[in-house]
Amino acid sequence: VEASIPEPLREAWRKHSATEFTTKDEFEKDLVRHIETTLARSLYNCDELAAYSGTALAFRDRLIIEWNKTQQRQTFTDQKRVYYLSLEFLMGRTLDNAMLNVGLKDVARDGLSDLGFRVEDVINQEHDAALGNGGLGRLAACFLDSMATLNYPAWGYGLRYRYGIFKQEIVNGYQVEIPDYWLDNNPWEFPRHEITVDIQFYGNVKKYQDENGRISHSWEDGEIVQAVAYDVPIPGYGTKTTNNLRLWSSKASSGEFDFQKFNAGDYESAVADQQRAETISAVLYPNDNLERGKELRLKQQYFWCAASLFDIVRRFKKTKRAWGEFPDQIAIQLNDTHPTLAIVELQRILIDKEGLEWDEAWSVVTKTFGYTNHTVLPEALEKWSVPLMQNLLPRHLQIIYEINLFFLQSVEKRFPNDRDILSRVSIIEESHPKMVRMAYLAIIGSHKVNGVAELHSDLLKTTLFKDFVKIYGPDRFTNVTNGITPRRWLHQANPRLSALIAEKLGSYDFLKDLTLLDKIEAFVDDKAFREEWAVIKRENKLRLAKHIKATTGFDVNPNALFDVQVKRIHEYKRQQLNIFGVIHRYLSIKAMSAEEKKKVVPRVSIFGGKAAPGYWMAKTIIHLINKVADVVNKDPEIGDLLKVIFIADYNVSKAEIICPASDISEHISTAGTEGSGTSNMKFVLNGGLIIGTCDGANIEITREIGEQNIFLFGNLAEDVEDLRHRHFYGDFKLDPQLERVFDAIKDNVFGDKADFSALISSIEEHGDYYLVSDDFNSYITTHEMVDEAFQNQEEWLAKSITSVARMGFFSMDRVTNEYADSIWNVEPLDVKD
Ligand code: OX2
Repeated sequence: VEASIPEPLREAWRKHSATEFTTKDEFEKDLVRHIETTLARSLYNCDELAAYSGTALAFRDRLIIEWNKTQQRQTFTDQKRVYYLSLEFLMGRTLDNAMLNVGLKDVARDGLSDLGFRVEDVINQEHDAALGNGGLGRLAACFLDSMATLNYPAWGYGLRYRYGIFKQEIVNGYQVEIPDYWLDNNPWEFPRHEITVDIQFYGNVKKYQDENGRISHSWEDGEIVQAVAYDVPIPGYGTKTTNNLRLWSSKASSGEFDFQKFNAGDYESAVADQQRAETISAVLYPNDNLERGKELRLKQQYFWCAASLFDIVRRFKKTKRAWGEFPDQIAIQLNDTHPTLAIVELQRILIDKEGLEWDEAWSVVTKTFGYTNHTVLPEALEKWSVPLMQNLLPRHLQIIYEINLFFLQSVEKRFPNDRDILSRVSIIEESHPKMVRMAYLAIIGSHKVNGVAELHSDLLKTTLFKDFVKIYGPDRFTNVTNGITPRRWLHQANPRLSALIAEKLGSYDFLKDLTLLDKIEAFVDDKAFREEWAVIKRENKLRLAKHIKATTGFDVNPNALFDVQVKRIHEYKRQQLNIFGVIHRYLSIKAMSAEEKKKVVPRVSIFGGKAAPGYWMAKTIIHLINKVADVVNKDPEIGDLLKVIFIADYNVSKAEIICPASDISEHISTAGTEGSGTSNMKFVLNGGLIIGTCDGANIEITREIGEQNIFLFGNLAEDVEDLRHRHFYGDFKLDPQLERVFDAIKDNVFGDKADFSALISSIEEHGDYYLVSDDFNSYITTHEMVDEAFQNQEEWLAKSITSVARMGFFSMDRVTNEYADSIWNVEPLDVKD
């Protein structure tokens, strides 16, 4: 059946086409209509949640109208599109962002106020969309915002997890995980029950030969699971472009359940089949920078890659272009190795389904994909066991072997005298069991591989991927330093600072071109401007202090130095270094005379972050922080001089409160371990200074803002290997100040010492892999410099303003344009009325 309305009838259609509110009255009308009809509420029972839902639905209407126009225009012009494949999209809340991006927050504020609501309260009703763990997932969300803002025709593809990242509660100082069922009251997704894809698992491969002797393969039997599309509109800032994020949900293939089994009386097993299918998209794996090789995870990866590829190929085939044009029309970016099976799946579609020759297909594949690596940590590099893959994806494993064979043959030809290189670069690791090295497969199947900060990209080229640089030359490897969207991380999180900057610059254009921030450096000596800047920081600190009081019960002094470390808890990120530093400070204050205490700069040490549920050391660190908080915060000898706060359930919406409120934040990973870091950028963009190691993007932040505006400490990446080596051979002496800290812990000052013995012995006895002891002295000394600097508020303020002025480079828009030019080769497409 032809789905489009015949031309003569279109006039009537157009006359009644949906319209968008622009005025306050129109907004109120839409809002009340949604509350009264869509939600079936009335003015007698409209609470804040209903007001939120109504407002969200009114804005959703607008987004979807623009979404429709954007998609029509993108289809009609048929230019190259980007598909961003990510297992994680850490979106946070949508309503505030949508209001700001379409420029109607003031209209909403006034309209809601007419009806008895405060816009802030309404916004606060929203549940975060937390389909990610940390930086990797948030980067994907920033990409979506930027790609829409810059008018790139781009889609995200991900999984619609029923449970996002768990909610964290702290009970008796321990992390407790609570499931995050987030889909109730989520107005932002559109189920597309008509867009489904059958996804196959298990089964076996049959070989056929036709009359001309041509061999073909067919993947048969096995199990089918259905992927159902859910679309989420992504509005750009100050543009009509509204892109699409398509999330796949899994479902049993034969409708509700297998009716044959059902009719045969096997009801329970029919329901079990259905539940098994739904399990695939049920839960986000809560590991950050850690891979565990679970079969269900591999299923998720294939399910999502296969559904997305099917969708992309179906869209391409509608254009009736030749296969050779596929890479001219489509760029697919792999966010880490999680979607690497997409490479294999496209090759499979082209040779098994579309009948292309191997070489022709492989040329299409490699021109289409780009791969972003986010880490050099060995425990995060994905490897899948060959037997596991053989069972789940037999045809894909064959194709991987074939890819590997052709690749190794070419390597052998180029390096005939180097026998070793073949085993080093083989996609298959010859271990027991054999493993598929996903990063190698991703490199071989892509035309560009990028790291996420200069140091990280250099390390990839000189260590992890060294052999591949030899094989392919340096051009396949590149760097694109991460960024953040200034819409959410400045304008939305810190509206007053954004308004102050806009007032000085004459417009909000800096939100679209962040390099314009450099113009505020001219006001660094402007008295009124400085005062206003300081007032805003203070207000942001008060806002956080209120949150801390409400959630932990502790009072914190807003005049104290707010020192923040919020990110996933990980030994390489070294929250343990921070809490040991806090203990050191506590012990030092305890030993002071009343006179000496007067000179102490009061501090609030604020922590936040989740530990992977199975990561015991990370959980121990959380426990220690909370125990230290218990002791320090109640110690009458300390008073306001030191407070320790653990903010439970750190997430995107909390980050929006925390980032603008810091005086200093901590980015203190062991040098060479952090890919980039992006919260460092969020803090500096909000006028906070940072203390950090020479790692990830800290190095480039230093280059941009100037050495005098950052507190750097610790050993350099180039020295790490040597230090570890020396520790290994027994050349290790515990730093004496750290020893004092350990002694206090061993004296049960922070509860039972046994709780922390593994943490201490990892440093004292087991090689101190993360160099906590080696960096301790430098860390403490640098914190003393921070205290001193904070006492000169005038200079501190100048550092803060200057740093913000120089942060233009870290806009996600710069990042997106770099990917577009150097990896994707796509052009923006303006969406007009
Ligand atoms: C993170 C990296 O750890 C972080 O340094 C980086 O800023 C972020 O990705 C975005 O690029 N999982 N999460 C990451 O890497 C992996 C693997």
